[in-house]
Amino acid sequence: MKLIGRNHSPYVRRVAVALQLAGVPYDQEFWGLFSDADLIRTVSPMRRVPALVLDDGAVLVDSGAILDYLADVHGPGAIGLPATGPDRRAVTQVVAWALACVDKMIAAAQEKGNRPPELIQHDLVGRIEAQAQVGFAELERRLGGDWFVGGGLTQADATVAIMVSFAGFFAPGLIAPGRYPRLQGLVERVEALPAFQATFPR
Ligand SMILES: N[C@@H](CCC(=O)N[C@@H](CS)C(=O)NCC(=O)O)C(=O)O
Repeated sequence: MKLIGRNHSPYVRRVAVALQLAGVPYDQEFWGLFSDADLIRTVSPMRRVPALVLDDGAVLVDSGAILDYLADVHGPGAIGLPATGPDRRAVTQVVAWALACVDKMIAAAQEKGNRPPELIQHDLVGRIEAQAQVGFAELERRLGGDWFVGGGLTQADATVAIMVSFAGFFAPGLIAPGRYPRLQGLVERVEALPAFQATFPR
């Protein structure tokens, strides 16, 4: 089994973390989106990551679809997903909020990074970043204790920690120090775990 992409991508990293949590052996090609575009296309024709190459040669794309596959084969609990019921709904909703924050960070960066300075639509950037702040604030509100749901790590904690860590290097300043103390505490707890140490972007 081979994972394609660098853990700087929060989507790639959530797959890497899920593989680690489930104890699935895998190799990883740390190909860069731009520097290794041709290599990525040989596996993922739209040049998107993550892609997961299975042992029979099948290629899975999209982190959500890949996690669904892992949950199907290894059981949802193996990747920190409650099997059913209110806990599962709560976890998948937190994951959805966290991934929406990632989408907004990337959208703002694309607007800022791909235009001459005089053509950047600052009002649009402001609106997008405000949407991300709504997402962060909602996640801060939902984190009542050490973990989002139940007494231990779930995909909710994993995805939020990956997202907040990503914000730290991808959109520095977007999360002002001290603004979301519960999320910050979560990141410190989660990033210390082996699956996260093993996948920290380098
Ligand atoms: N919904 C997808 C999003 C994947 C995604 O946006 N990956 C980025 C890297 S962070 C990418 O490949 N971007 C290149 C592109 O879309 O052209 C997932 O969950 O895997």
